[in-house]
Amino acid sequence: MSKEYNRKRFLDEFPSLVEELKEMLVQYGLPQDAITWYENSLNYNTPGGKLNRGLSVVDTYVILKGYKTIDDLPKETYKKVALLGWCIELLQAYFLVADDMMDKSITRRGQPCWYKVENVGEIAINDAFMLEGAIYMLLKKHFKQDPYYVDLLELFHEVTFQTELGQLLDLITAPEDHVDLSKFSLEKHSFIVIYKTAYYSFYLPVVLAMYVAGITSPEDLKQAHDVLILLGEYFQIQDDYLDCFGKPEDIGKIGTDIQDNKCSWVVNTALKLANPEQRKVLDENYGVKNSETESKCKALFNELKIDQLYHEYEEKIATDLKAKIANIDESRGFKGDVLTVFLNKKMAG
Ligand code: GPP
Ligand code: MG
Ligand code: MG
Ligand code: MG
Repeated sequence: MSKEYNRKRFLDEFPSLVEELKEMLVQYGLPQDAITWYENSLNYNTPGGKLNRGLSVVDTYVILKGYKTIDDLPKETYKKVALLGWCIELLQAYFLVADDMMDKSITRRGQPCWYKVENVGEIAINDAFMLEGAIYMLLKKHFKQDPYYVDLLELFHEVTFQTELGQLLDLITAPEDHVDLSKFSLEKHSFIVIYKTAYYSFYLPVVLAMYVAGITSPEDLKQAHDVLILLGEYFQIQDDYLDCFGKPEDIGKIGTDIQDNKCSWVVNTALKLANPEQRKVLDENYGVKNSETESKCKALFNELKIDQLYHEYEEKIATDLKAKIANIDESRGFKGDVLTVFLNKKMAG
C-alpha cells in the first residue's frame, strides 16, 4: 500500500462530506453567509494535518479483513470506513480549535490558529462545537441502520469525555502564570497523556475499525486497549523528549515545553533525580519565558543524563510492546499486525 496513494484516496473523500454538511444547513434554512462560514471552518480546521488518526481507521480495517490494499475494499465499504476516519479528524479539529484558545497559541499546522483569523475571534468557540456536531450528523446519516450504530456513538462520547478529563488535568497542572513544580509527577504525566492523547489518537481509530469489521468481543477490545494505551503513552513521551532534545530541522517545530511550563516526561524525570541544589535551578528557571533560563534547564537535563534515560526507557518499552503484541490471542479475529503497524508509524507531534 503506497502511503501517498492511501492519503490521496482519503483526502478525496472530504469535499463530499463538506457538501453533505452544507446541505444539512440548507435543509435547516440557514442563509448563505452562515453556510459559507461553516464551510470555511470545516476546510480550515479539518484536513491540514498529518491525518494519521483518520488513515489508521482505514489501515486497521484492511488488516483485520485480511485485504492487501485499500483497492481490495468494495467502494461503499471504503467510503464508510474513511468516513469514520474523517469523524476522528473532525474530533481532532474540534479539540485543537478549542485547545489553541485555552493555550493562547498563535499558529497551528503552519497557519494562524482559527480564533486568530480575522473576524473569527470567539466565534471559534461555537465553530469548535459545530465541528464536533458534524461527527454526529454524519454518523446518523451513514450508520443509523447498522447494528453497531449505538456502539459508535457511545465510543465517540466516552473517548471525548476521556480527552476532556486529560485536558482538565493538563490545564490545572500547568497554569501559564504560575510555576509550581510540586504539582508535577510522572504518575500525573502518565494520566494526562493517556487521557489527553492516547484514547482518541490510538484506541479510537482501531476500535472504530473493529466495530465495522465485527470484531468486538470484550476480550479483543481489551487486548487492543492495553497495547494501544501503552503505545499512546510511549509516543507522547517520545514527543516530549524530542521537544527538548530534537533538532528543529529534524522534528519540524521548535520546542516550547520548558518555557511553557509543560508537565512533560523530561522535567518529571529530572525532578525525580534532582538534588536540592538542582531542584532550585529548576524552580527558578523552568516555565520562565526566555531563552537564557531555558538553556539553564537544558544544561541541567544534560547533567542528569535525561537523554540516556530516555533511550533506556525507549528500548524497554519497545521490547515490552513487542512481547505484548506477540502474545495477542488471535483466535477471535483480532490481529496483532494492527498494532505492529502503529509501533512502526510516527504518530506523535
Ligand atoms: C492538545 O494538547 C490537546 C488536545 C488534543 C486535547 C484538547 C482537548 C479538549 C477537550 C479541547 P497540547 O496543547 O499539549 O498540544 P499542542 O502543543 O499541539 O497544542
Ligand atoms: Mg495546545
Ligand atoms: Mg493544551
Ligand atoms: Mg509536545
